[in-house]
Amino acid sequence: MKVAVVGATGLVGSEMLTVLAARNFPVTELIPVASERSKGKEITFKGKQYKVVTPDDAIALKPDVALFSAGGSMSLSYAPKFAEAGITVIDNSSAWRMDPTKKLVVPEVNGHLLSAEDKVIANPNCSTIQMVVVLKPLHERYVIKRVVVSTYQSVTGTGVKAVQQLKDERAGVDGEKAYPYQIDLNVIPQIDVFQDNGYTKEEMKMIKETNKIMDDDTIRITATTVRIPVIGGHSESVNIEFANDFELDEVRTLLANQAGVVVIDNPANLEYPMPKDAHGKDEVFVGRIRRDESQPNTLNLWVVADNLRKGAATNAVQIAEKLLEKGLL
Ligand code: 2RA
Repeated sequence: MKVAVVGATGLVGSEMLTVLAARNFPVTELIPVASERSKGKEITFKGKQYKVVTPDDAIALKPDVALFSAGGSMSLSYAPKFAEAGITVIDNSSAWRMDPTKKLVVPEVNGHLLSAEDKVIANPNCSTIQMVVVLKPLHERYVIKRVVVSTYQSVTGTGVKAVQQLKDERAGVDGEKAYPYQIDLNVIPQIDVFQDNGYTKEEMKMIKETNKIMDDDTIRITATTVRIPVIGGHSESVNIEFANDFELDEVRTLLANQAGVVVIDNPANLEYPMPKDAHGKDEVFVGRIRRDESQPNTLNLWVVADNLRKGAATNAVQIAEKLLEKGLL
């Protein structure tokens, strides 16, 4: 399988290479793609050196599949060109996620929808992915009416500059800023730009993408997304109101049986998911499972995942694996 990774030199792109190797995806030839200024750079993949090429060079090399994580404008201009050349695109940017003609896929939730017609497939936002994997079995069993989610998101979600700002602040070094405020010993209640309704773009992504992936616009969702000085992954406090009542034991069993989910829920032993434990892993970790005693049929959960892995690179590779499984690649 000839695989192109567009944005191979970026944080998510290099994580895609790590995941492709770790999951033994059948790559016979890697085509690392980046902008003109990175052309010719050497990338090591599974012990072999590959030279970075431009997007136009990559199309000419005719990969079977292209994983994109190079920003929205690159995806808007090049995903259609790759698709027209018969190359299946799995795009991690937000460019195509809400396009009604494109599928927005988390394999454990709606991977069954993938078909031969899908030449540009959108990878959802990291904070959405980890939440819908958990919502799926609970919605099927109890029917979700409303979700209230508050997130605690890693600086890796912003990129290398943000990680460096955190490290510099911690070392007392005055460096380049990714945020308008100090991030260490602080939290910033803003991820992406503010919309007219007072929500941020990140919060609206969680709302709109969740309704699309769950294929159910009746689910009412509100979100508050917050940046915190953490590296390992995103954490989310999720409050879910169902149409029906539930038994906590059954909730735990449904979550434990859900593909891609690991339940860590033993508060008596101080066992619950934390970003430092999720870092570098592909699963979504759930704990603090408890009834919301303030109203009927309502559940509280704590959900943690590595936003560069299941939140981006791993989900993209799992979409490619699903395409392979269905004979579509
Ligand atoms: C963030 N989810 O965490 C956004 C984009 N990766 O910044």
